[in-house]
Amino acid sequence: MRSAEFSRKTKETDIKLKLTLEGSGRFTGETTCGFLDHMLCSFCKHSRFDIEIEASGDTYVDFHHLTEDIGIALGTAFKKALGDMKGISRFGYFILPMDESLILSSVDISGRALSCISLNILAEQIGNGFDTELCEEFWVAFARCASLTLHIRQLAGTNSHHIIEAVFKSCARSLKQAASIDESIKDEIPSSKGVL
Ligand SMILES: [Mn+2]
Repeated sequence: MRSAEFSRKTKETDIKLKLTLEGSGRFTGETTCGFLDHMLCSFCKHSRFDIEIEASGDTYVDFHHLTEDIGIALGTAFKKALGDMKGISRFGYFILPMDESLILSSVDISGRALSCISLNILAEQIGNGFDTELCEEFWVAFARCASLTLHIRQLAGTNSHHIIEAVFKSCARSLKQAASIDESIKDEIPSSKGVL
């Protein structure tokens, strides 16, 4: 079973996270940000990854450091859990609808950290004071630390909660597909270079 733990304590946040790729979609623990808990819970449900988290931070400022650092923790754990990359599908994509919102995500576990994210979220804040721009911050940090290429495009959407939740669900499906083991390539690393 592929899993990894990551902990990081700075002057801004204190995060302990465990990620299991062959999980049952379980989210346990809390981040002290209700909206972020809701997003991570949806992410687990639709990726079938398990996340155990204990996180806290300087949320008297805002949720910026906490959100970015959880992105760092999840990205680092994801890369670690993939291990030697042998047999992984490598690519994954999904176009996920949530009511009026439609979000495309596409991932290449390439070893090259890059995120291209295009979202048009009307509300500046949602939930319990969550700045909507933090959605992008989270996925930029994730892609950087997981060393992968991630594209996210909003194809439609007006409701800010729907748009962000659809981003987390779409990425869940794309990452599940990209991380899955392709039995036909088993012990091979899926790259003509022989390394990822
Ligand atoms: Mn919701």
